[in-house]
Amino acid sequence: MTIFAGDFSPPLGRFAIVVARFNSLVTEALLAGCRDGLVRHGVPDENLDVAWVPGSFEIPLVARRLAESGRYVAVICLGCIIRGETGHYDHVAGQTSAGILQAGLATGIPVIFGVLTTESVEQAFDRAGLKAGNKGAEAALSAIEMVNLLGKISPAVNPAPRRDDLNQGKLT
Ligand code: INI
Repeated sequence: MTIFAGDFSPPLGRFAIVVARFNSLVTEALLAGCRDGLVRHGVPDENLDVAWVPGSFEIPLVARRLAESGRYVAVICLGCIIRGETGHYDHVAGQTSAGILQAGLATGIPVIFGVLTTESVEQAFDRAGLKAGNKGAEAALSAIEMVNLLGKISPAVNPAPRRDDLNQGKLT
């Protein structure tokens, strides 16, 4: 039996992070957690590019453009949608998650859902570095795991090159 599983070894290649400015006190904390998660798992900070969008609803378009560019091994999406603040919560949350999924399926690049959907501001802060961890850091780990998993399943499509390969002269 063959079992495919992604590990948390640092893949070479660039990561893009798309982050919404709406509820920026929360999303800046998600971004900090995401950067920290990537860097502490061996992804150099200079391999990260960050794109700011106005709100979560704009994330899918930019995520897809970045994923299509061929420059990134993964795209991480960060946003914060709080039900208490909007009557159109369901539209924004539903379309944002559907669009993020679509961006990944259409491009074959892992596009990671790091968007908080919460009932309250307190819940949002809890998930952005307080009581319930940091969803941005979780998204960073999901991205690394997915890059490594896809690299194992279909190396020709998602090569997930490693530092070892570089050292052994397999890559230039
Ligand atoms: N965008 C968010 O990221 N979070 C929210 O909670 C939110 N609310 O409350 O409306 C929100 N709205 C803006 C939306 O994402 C778009 O930027 C806007 O509708 C323009 O297209």
